[in-house]
Amino acid sequence: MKRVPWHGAQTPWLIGVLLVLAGCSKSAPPVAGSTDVVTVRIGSVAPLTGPQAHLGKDNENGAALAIADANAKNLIIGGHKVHFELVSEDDAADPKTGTIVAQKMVDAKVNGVVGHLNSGTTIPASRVYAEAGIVQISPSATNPKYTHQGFKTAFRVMANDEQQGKALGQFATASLLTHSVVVIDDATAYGQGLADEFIKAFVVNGGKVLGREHTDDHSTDFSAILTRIKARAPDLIFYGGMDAQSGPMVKQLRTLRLTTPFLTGDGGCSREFAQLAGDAAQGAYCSLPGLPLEKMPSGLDFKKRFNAQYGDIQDYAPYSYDAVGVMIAAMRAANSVDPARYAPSLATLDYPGVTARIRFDDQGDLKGGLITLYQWKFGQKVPLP
Ligand code: ABU
Repeated sequence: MKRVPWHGAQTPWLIGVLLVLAGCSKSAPPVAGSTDVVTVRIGSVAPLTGPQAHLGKDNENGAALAIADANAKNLIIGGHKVHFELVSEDDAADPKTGTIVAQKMVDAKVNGVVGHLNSGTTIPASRVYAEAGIVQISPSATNPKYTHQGFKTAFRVMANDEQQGKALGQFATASLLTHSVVVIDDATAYGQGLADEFIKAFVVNGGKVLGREHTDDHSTDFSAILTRIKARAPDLIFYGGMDAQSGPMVKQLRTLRLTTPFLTGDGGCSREFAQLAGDAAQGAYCSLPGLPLEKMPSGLDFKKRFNAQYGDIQDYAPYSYDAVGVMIAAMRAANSVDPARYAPSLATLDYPGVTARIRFDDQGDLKGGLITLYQWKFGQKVPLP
């Protein structure tokens, strides 16, 4: 039994032509009834180096588990046995590297891509995939722009930052009863975008923004920013950015003896945040798209199996698992691994995911996406009612 990669259409006459042209070589599509196993390659792109490598590895592991589960089912698609292979690449959370890696995925003729992790890489990469007709499902990029560009190839399996920013703004005013805020962002598509959405909702609900500060996604010393904030004495500090910054930021905040409540979004809400912040994490607030893991349709089963193989979940592994799962479900529904054929199936699918029931709207966004607010208590993030 031999394995062959396959990315093309399955029209019988075309397969015949290709076989003749290829001289029946190993790279030709297999004919129905043959013992060949077709290799279907699914790309996973995330930062695997740098300050967000732990999150990237979490995404990669979620995708790897989904692929192992699919392979255990010995699926037949388009009349052929299929073997799924993960093609993992590192974009280092860098937009330019993101497009280079996207082109690498296109050149490798992958059958679909799960990724990228960051909005800042996902958005520019989405054009590369769209032009090549390759389906892309991001498990974690939440900037709305990703799915608002009109690309039929772009999908997302979690709520976006219009929803998240609104929930955070409402929470800050209605639940925390704060009237003033200083907002910090990391100047990325995600951090800046979420901060903008938060401010819209905070102001609409009667809140006042006392100042806006910017950092970047590699900084770890925020003492100058926090000293300026101390002088403004806001009711709340909101941060739009990732855990590699939110952890040290909260630690330095408490070192400055500032007791101001701290609120951030999903990027700053991981286990890594609690590790980096230490005791200073106590009482901080954050949000995550989706339900708490224990309330997800198959969250606890996923957690058990993931923990056994890879250790603790950071944040997005279940979404990465679902992104692969829904992609393969669309291939099965279309009876084809060709993105041009299975993309329309993906757009209309109703898939029972680990994280949620997955159905996409006209733009490729998750229908009915939810946001949950948490507070850190003794090293655990506790969902708020
Ligand atoms: N959703 C937060 C982390 C990924 C991103 O959107 O950049």
